[in-house]
Amino acid sequence: VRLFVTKYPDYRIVNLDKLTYAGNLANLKDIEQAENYSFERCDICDYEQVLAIFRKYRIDGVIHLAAESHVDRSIKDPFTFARTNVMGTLSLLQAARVCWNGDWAGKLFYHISTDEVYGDLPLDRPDLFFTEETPIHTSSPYSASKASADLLVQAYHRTFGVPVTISRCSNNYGPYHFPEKLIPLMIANVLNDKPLPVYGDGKNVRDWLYVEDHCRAIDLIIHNGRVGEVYNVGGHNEKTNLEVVQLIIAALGKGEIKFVRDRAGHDRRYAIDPTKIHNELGWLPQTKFEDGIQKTIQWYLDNKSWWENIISGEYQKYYERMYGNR
Ligand code: TDX
Repeated sequence: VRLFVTKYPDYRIVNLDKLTYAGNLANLKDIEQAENYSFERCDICDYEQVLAIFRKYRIDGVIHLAAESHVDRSIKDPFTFARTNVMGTLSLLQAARVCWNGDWAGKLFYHISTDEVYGDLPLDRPDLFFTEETPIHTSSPYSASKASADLLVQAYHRTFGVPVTISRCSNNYGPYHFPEKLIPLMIANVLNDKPLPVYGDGKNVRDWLYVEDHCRAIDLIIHNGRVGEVYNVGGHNEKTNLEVVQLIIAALGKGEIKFVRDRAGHDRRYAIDPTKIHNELGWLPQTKFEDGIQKTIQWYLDNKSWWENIISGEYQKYYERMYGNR
């Protein structure tokens, strides 16, 4: 939202968000007064309200990032994930289809999917990568719900002709990352002198991408991507969880790792082959992990009150449920 509001003053950007536990309007304080920005509080599952918003603003493009996104939560509460990620996506697709009503010129429904739809790769085959042709093969209720959404988007293209694009990105990190995910959780725990809970043996591999590099990919795909196509987004930046946590410990000069029970169904390795977006759209990540992680740590040091407010509230109860007897 920040990138599009500031880079494209001629676009009217409508931010639609339910403001669940992870939503926070303070994240957009710097642009909330912008003339080309509006906020609508809305549950994407509420089809009538979504339709009304489409009509009110005569929406001609959708970047669909609304989702329940945390794998651990999906293991505890799969229904919420199916509802928001599957039914919510369907509701947005149907509103686009009904409002655009066959007049597809200048319209686009862009769905932000995830590399998790491909399942995982074995640790002993570093030669293997996810391409756009890798079969969908999911592990968690989260990834199953995102894969269902992905398939519904493709179905609306094939069956009804809705112009769509899809991108599947690897793990993001950077400022404003909700402190339930690995990197912000570890930074916050170090700063609060709490142990650093590494799941299982810590050898699981993730392919980390700085959030602004993902935003630049979204910008390129929405403007230059081919309709009906899927684009993988990732920066060839694989790290084990232990490596990431040790980097954070080294940067902050303290921190104590505690190995805890593994995540159920824990995916071993994600690794994206981004050849297609590079060749077709010229995208390459600009932020090296070593720089991005330093910038991120500095942001959490400079914005302590942002994440302390989150941790002191409802999130704390969640933390007890997740890690209390682990
Ligand atoms: O406390 C922790 N300890 C730990 O070892 C947490 C929160 C995580 N982990 C491990 C699990 C994963 O191997 O770190 C790795 C990263 O975990 P998450 O931050 O929960 O991300 P992941 O499960 O990889 O999924 C993320 O990337 C793909 C996002 O949450 C998804 O929304 C996205 O689709």
